[in-house]
Amino acid sequence: VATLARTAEQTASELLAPPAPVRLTGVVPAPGQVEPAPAEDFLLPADAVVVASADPAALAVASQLAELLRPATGYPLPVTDAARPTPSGGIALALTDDDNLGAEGYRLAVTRAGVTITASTATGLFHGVQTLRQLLPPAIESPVPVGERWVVPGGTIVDQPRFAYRGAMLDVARHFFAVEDVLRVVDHLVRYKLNHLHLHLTDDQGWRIAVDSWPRLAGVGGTTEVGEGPGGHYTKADYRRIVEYAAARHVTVVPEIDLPGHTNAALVAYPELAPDKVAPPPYTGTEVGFSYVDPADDRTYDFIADVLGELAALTPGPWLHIGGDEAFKVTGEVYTGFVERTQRIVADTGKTLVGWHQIAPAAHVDGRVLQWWGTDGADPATAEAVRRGARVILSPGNHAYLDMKYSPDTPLGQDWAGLIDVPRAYEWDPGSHVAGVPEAAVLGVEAPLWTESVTSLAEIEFMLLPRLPAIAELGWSPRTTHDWAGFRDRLAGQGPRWLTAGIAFHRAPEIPWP
Ligand code: TNX
Repeated sequence: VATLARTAEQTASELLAPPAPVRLTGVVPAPGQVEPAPAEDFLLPADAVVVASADPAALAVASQLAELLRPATGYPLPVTDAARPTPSGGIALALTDDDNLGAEGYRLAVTRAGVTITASTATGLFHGVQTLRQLLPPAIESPVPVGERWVVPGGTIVDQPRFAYRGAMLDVARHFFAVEDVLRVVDHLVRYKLNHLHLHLTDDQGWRIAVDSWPRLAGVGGTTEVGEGPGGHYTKADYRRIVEYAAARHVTVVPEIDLPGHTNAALVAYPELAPDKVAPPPYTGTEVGFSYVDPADDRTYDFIADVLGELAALTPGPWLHIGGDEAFKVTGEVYTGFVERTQRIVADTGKTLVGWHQIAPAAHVDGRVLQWWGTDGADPATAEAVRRGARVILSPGNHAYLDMKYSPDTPLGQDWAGLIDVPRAYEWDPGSHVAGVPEAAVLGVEAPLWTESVTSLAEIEFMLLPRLPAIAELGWSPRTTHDWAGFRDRLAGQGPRWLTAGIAFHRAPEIPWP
């Protein structure tokens, strides 16, 4: 009798499928609307098909989804544009005319019959795919097949971003990083629906992008970095590879040439750009603010026009970033005159100008964007530039700077803007952070990683994770959908994913990692 009873019990538990291990409410960044329907959990069958609208961009997202799911599941997951439901259920990616979803929004519906993601753009489908990925068990991150029930929690998510610009910056000038490392950073952005990668391509310690008309910039200026390392630079083919890889993942690259300061590497290569026309020694330390290109020489503006012209030609995205920070030796009218002339050069390339918020006092030009990295939200110069029409990307140094230490014993990083643990990264509101910068003037948020002390991909990941998802949530999620307590618990669920994927991260003590 006992044996019989046990058999009956087993049969019952086999019939009653265990619930999905991940909750529909567990997604980072928090979606706009989530309606769980526990009776509608979907079990991905081995013969599932990925069906997409007959549109090349939608089919590309379907292929990316299949490529994400194949390694861990070991399933073939063929991609088709025939809207032909399989007997056992599958995943459908559908483009719709539903304008309510916006340029990046999506709707994800999970029923026992399958998963449907709808969006009005391929970008929306792509974001929906990132959500679906997080709804599968963490083992989905395995690079090799694992035995797992691939269950997706039932219900519906309707989601779109609060801000259009959500980014991270990588400083490839202080330390140079290989193309492959940059591609991995793009992968990390994509998981959290960030859509811009800002590359800080030039600084005192190195010039990292080939410029045909001024070949010594990269050829000479690219051979140093902080410390003893060999530096390096991207050829135009390298750079295009980064841009194309990012574009295929709906990420726009924002290139920065930092001017007029942070230019020692350029002066080493071309002493004619230096105020005294004498080549300075190469610089491999970590001080800032000592170097500048000669603002009084027309040749300097030829250099800028040539460099920005070549960079614009390599850049499909709308932005060119001209730096403008910490030019301590170019002040007052000379500085604003320099910025205004450079702003006109950018306008001539057809691109939209971004600069660090130090450029605020310069005259307004159409579309210009200030990247604010202050630590005190009372900033009259930025507020005044906004009144004149500037928009703002928020990168508050004491919340969003990924090069700040987490705690006093963090082995890497700086502390001039304070220590940034995960709550500090998370607890601020981009919509009301800077006085006189209303939400309507906020283009979005960006988390910069300066790399004076960061030398490898593993170190990049350690500084990014888990703070990057905090900034991503502030950029994506409507204010009312999220708070620290909820974020802390959802973020904890990301840890096993990073572990499975072999991604380094800081086991922040504030997070209840499983
Ligand atoms: C300030 S933030 C800088 C960088 C440094 C960084 C270190 C900004 C626009 N300029 O040159 O790398 O601090 O945290």
